[in-house]
Amino acid sequence: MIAKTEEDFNGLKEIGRIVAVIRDELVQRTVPGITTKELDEIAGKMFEEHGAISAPMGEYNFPGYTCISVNEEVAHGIPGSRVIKEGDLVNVDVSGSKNGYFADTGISFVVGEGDPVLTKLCNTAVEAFEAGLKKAKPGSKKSGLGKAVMATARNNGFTVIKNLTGHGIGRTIHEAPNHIYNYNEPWDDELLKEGMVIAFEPFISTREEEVFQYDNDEWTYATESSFVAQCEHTIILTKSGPIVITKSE
Ligand code: M2C
Ligand code: CO
Ligand code: CO
Repeated sequence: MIAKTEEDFNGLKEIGRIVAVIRDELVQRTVPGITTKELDEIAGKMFEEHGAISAPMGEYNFPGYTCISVNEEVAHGIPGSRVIKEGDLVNVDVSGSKNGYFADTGISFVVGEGDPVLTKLCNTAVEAFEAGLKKAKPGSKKSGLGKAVMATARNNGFTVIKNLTGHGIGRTIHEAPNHIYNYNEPWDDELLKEGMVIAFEPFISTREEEVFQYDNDEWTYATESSFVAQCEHTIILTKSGPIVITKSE
C-alpha cells in the first residue's frame, strides 16, 4: 500500500509494534526443551490479548499463528512437536493484522551456545537488512536493496536465497510490489515511492541459492544442505527516511 493519511501511519505503527513484541517474546522463550507448538501458542495468546489476527492463519489458513523454522527449514516452518535443542538455528516469523493494517517481521538466531558460523550468518542477515535500508528511499531503484544485500552476503563469505523475496504489505500480507529481490535483478527497474510500505527480508545462505518445498506438507521451505538466516522488518518509505515499524521497544 501507499500510506498517505495519519490514520494509515498510526494503524501500521500499531500492528508493527504488536508483531515486534510477539517476535521478541518468542525469541526470549526459545530455550532447549520447548516445542515449536508451545512457542506458537504463546504467540496465539498474545495476538488475542492485543486484538490482532495472525496473518498466516487469517489470510492463508496456515496451520499456526506464526512460522517457526529450525535448522534445515528456512521459512514457513509449521509449529509442532519439534523440540528445540541447544545450538539450533531458529527463525521466528510473525505477521498479523489489526483494523485492516498488516505488518510482518522475522529474525533468525542461535539457541544458547552454537556454531560460530551460524552466529555470523545471523549477524550478516541483520547487516544486510541495514545495508538495504540505507537504499530504501522514494525515487530510488527497488533493485538497490537487493544489490546491497548480495554485496553484504559476499563480503561475509555467504550468498543469498534467490527464490524468496520481500514484498509490499499494508492492506494485506503480500501485495504490490510483489518482489523485493535479495540480489541485483537487472530486469527490475521499478522505483520506490513516497509512502510505499514494504516487508524487506534478506535471506542469507551458507551455500545454496534456492529453497525447495517439502513434499509432505504444503508449506515448509528448506535447503538440501545449507543453513539460512533471515532478518525481516516492515518499513514505510518517506522522503525524510524509512520508518521501521517493527523495531524492538
Ligand atoms: O512473508 C513472509 O515473510 C512470511 C509469510 C507468512 S504467510 C504463510 N511472513 C515469507 C517468508 C518466506 C517466504 C514467503 N513469505
Ligand atoms: Co515474514
Ligand atoms: Co514477509
